[in-house]
Amino acid sequence: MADLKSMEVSVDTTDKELLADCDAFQFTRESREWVSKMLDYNVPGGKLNRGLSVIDSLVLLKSEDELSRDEIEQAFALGWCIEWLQAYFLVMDDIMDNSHTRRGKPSWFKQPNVGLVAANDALLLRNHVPRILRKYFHGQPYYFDLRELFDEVEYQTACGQMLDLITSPAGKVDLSKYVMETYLRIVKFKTAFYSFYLPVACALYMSGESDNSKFESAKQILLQMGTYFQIQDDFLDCYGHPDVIGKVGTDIQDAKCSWLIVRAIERADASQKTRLENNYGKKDNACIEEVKKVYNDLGLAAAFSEYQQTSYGRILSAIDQEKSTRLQGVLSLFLEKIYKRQK
Ligand code: DMA
Ligand code: MG
Ligand code: MG
Ligand code: MG
Repeated sequence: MADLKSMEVSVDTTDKELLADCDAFQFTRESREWVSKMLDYNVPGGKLNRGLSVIDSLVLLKSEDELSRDEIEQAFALGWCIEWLQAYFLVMDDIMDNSHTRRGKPSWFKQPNVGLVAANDALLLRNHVPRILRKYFHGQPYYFDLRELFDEVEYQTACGQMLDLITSPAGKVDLSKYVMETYLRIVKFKTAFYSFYLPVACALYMSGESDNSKFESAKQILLQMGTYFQIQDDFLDCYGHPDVIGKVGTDIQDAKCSWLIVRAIERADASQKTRLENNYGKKDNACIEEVKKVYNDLGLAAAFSEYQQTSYGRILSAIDQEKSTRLQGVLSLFLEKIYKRQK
């Protein structure tokens, strides 16, 4: 597997290249320092699952000795593009979800002197992506495909976020909205495309793949994996330890259409439903605790373990059906990275 060290070298170089680009913007000392600090704070520090999956997948698709130094450098740059995109989504997501912690630190918008400047910083992060792509890939036969891929995936994610947000309007909890069909649509769009399909599609383009059916069959399995990943995220929001997951959960007070509330409503009797109705979507700690009590009474932790096992088995057999053994390797590696994750 790719090692993190070289990814770290590359974030620094990418950082410096962007800040040295004085043709596009006349950086002053102050503005350069702001951007540099903002990048250091928001881009590194995650698990790098998405970014590292580009190089890890490419090595499996093409085998390491066929890769030139330049291709390896490009794969790292592409990995960082995904981490940049992720940083942009997270900065915005924390503002919208009013989440105060991320990766074991205060969320960027909660930093003193940042506040809603964070919204524009998110735009900067987003705008860095095509700049990095242009620098590393301009002239490649798949350059246009890559640009379109990033555009498409960003649009899908923004639509998913919209659906997530309008399904949980502040102050108006309507339990009838929290059904599995809606839930699955939200997570496919807000998480699965950018976190799972994007890194593998990037590697496929870099490997010279042009057969659309390869992209489609990989997508079908990667979207299942993305759904599984977001269900883990929803579980950890309530049951994970903040020191381990690096964030304090907000789904209950935010009235999110999370996997836990959907499963709770499916299982609850009339009195448990009333308890959920009276307490879901409220900031008050006692209300949050009451919702957690209903979750515990309904045995949701065990339901999650069962889901995790079944879903893992289902994804494994889908991978088994995949015709290309190289693609099978890519998909299995990604699945193993997230199976039973604690953070
Ligand atoms: C994550 O949803 C989706 C995006 C696009 C960031 P979330 O709000 O559950 O994520 P987190 O739990 O990390 O805030
Ligand atoms: Mg969030
Ligand atoms: Mg969110
Ligand atoms: Mg979450």
